[in-house]
Amino acid sequence: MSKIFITRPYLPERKKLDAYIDKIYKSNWLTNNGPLVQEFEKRLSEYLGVKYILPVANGTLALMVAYKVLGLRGEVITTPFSFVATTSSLVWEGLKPVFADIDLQTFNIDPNEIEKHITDNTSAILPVHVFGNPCDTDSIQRIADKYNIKIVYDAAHAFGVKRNGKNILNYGDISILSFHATKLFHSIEGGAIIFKNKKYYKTAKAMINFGIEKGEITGVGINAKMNEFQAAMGLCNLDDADKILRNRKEMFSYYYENLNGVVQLQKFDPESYNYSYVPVMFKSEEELLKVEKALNEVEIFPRRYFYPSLNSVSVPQNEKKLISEDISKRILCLPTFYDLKVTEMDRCIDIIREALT
Ligand code: T4K
Repeated sequence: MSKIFITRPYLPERKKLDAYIDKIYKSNWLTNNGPLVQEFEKRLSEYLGVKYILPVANGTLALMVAYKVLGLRGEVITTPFSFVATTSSLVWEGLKPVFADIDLQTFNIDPNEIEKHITDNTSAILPVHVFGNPCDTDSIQRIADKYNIKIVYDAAHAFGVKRNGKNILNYGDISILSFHATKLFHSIEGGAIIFKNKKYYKTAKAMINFGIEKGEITGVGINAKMNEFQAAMGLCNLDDADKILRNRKEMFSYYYENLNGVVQLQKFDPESYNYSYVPVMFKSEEELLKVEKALNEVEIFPRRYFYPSLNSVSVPQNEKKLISEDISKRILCLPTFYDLKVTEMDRCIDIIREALT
């Protein structure tokens, strides 16, 4: 039997991609805000229902540019339960990550914990809609307004998530998406920055192009541009996004029906979730390791997203044990991707059930 990984990138119809590649060969335009990137930006804006969106080279650069556009300084309050890029992008930009603990059920940053960590040096909050589960955006906005600080949402996992009919990317000052190959929606590598207002969008547009706007150097910038090949893949996948989202939900439901009561799942609102991951929580790390070993023995490779809790990496910050440290030891993400077969899910489910008896 073939190996089953946590994910397998979706590949669009070859003919469709070839047609875009033909266009690139014809125009000989490869990067620097080319026609396909412009088309991708327009189509993303329509599909996601967001006004100001800028495609970029990847999600990590999207975060770094977001901090610069908002002029962040000092401390930024963030979650310890995320991919390392959430924290490392802050450190890279000379900002100090301050970890506020997460909620035991949603796995998202707990707004009550955020407020405890605000100081005179806090310039922003960086929450993550972890596994595509939206944060408590109303409470977070109230805190930001009270202390006059900014919000950047790391929405790397939250493609296609809506709340009350409004895309989740419309909350906060800036949100970012990742379009990495392992994501539900991808452009090989890639990402996007979504802005509350036009001013930020315009500043960022120059910033991702070395700070150059209409041939003039307007400030310090970086190279964070998306290229035409990435946009071609993104445009093809955008045509299939509804189909991919529907399929993810079906697979999640299948796991849910068959594992409910055996493992704990993330608490979510079915109307505001993209089912991009299948994170399951065990009673203990020992249980998790036992299940992981049993799956690996038959060449199934789930992933421990996100382990270890980021507050424990390099400079441990919090003296009190965090919920995040406990949860990160007990969560395993199960394989989920477009071509995954029911028989393959059944194999995972049977092995998990067996390992736990
Ligand atoms: N913020 C958050 C909350 C994030 O989760 C991320 C990224 C970011 C920010 C930063 O966004 P980017 O700068 O990446 O756009 C992946 C991704 O590299 C990363 O994008 C993602 N989050 C993170 C959660 O996961 P790994 O460590 O899972 O990748 P890898 O290479 O081990 O792949 C996993 C499995 O997928 C492989 O075992 C096999 C399969 N695979 C992978 C690739 C790349 C394929 O079949 N084909 C492929 O091309 O990191």
